[in-house]
Amino acid sequence: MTTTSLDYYAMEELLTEEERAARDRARQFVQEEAMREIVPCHRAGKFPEHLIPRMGALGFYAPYLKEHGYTGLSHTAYGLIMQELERADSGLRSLASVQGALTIQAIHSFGSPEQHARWLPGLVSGERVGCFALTEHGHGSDPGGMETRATRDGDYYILNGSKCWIGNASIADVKVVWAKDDDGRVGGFVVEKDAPGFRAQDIEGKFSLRMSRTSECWFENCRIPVENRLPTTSGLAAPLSCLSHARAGIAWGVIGAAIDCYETALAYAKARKQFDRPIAGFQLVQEKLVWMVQEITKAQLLALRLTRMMEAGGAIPAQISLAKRNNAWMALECARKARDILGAAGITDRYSVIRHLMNLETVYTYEGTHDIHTLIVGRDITGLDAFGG
Ligand code: TGC
Ligand code: FAD
Repeated sequence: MTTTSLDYYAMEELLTEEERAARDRARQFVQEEAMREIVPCHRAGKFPEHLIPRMGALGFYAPYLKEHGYTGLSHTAYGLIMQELERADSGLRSLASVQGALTIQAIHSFGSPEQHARWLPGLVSGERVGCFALTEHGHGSDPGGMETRATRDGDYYILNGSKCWIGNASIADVKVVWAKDDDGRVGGFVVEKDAPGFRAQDIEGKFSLRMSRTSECWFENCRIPVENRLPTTSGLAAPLSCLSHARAGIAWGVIGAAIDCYETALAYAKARKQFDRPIAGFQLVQEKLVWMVQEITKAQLLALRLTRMMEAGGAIPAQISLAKRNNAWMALECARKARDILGAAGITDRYSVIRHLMNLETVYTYEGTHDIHTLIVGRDITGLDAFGG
């Protein structure tokens, strides 16, 4: 297995053997099993669902855990897996983020031993699909304003409200739904498949993350047993702590998409001739390619330092925000420059670039928009809250 071909500052030397092996396992899966599915599934707007248990069997969802069949790989190894999945398509990485960093993480962190035994084996193996429902129609960047309510009624909670833009909600067997309880505190409630009063509908017409299934859902007197409440969730910090894991994975993942755009643009620029010479020989084209190498290299170093701090137990949420903010922006800019270098050829899915470009528009927005991460870091460095309200 070769190392990542864009490794301008010899990052390979900073990885352990276990981390390289995890990355190579993910790359092999992408090359041998996933890649052939991507363009047809992207065109059809559907996810290759047979890959969900396969990714579970390969241990891709939450490999940094030390239980539930995982051996406690480093956060860096997890990031490298996300990088390889997103090199293929952000939708593949997104599936892993939702299943692992969000759903498994929420149940692992806040669930009882009985809840672990009930839900985690199926989610870890990928035989059961999970989702994480935080965003609402009226509350995206400010989840604290959520209107979904979980009202206690004897041995049950009754959920009323709606969620929007939820990955896999229409097919999920295990839905972690965030709602306010009778005391107005945010709690996590597990809604299982076929729960009465639950309804979901997939969002049509997406031009971005077309491979992902993204749904709206409604809770109309949806009755769930009290033992489906995740007992130690009380307040917004619980879902936000899961987002920290997913955002770190994204900071790594988008590097894969950026590298794929760069490599595609470099190969194209060397082969494509205009004015009797390869366009790679023009200064303006070289400037774009060098910009990509420079920004990808900086993003790699930022992501590595972030996950090394997480491994030492020392990354604060604002540091995770800075990495998500920078790296998603960097990847989107790389995709735009690569699309430009490919000229007209860059607008078809014969090349991966336009697909990455469209996908990265979502990545720039979800898990906290670019500007929300600006305000999170701004609040950290100034001590002043600029969110409004
Ligand atoms: P704020 O007062 O800042 O925080 C409320 C409580 O939470 C704590 N906290 C965190 N804890 C752990 N990890 C973090 N990252 C945390 N951030 C904040 C905080 O200390 C506080 O604790 P406590 O004990 O004092 O109550 O809350 P706020 O209402 O001012 O909101 C702040 C804001 C804007 C930063 C936050 O709400 C935010 O991050 N908004 C963006 C929303 C977002 O990212 N949604 C993502 C939805 S999931 C998704 O997009 C999945 S995409 C699929 C895929 O990944 O592929
Ligand atoms: P808004 O919050 O309405 O923001 C719109 C614009 O206003 C943005 O530019 C934003 O930066 C800006 N803005 C908002 N507040 C401020 C402020 N205070 N100061 C300055 N500017 C501000 N959510 C889930 O819970 N689970 C999922 O699985 C999930 N999957 C998703 C999959 C896809 C494909 C997409 C597109 C989204 C997904 N989301 C999911 C939702 C995602 O997290 C939200 O879209 C995101 O948090 C932004 O919310 P919003 O779209 O409502 O935008």
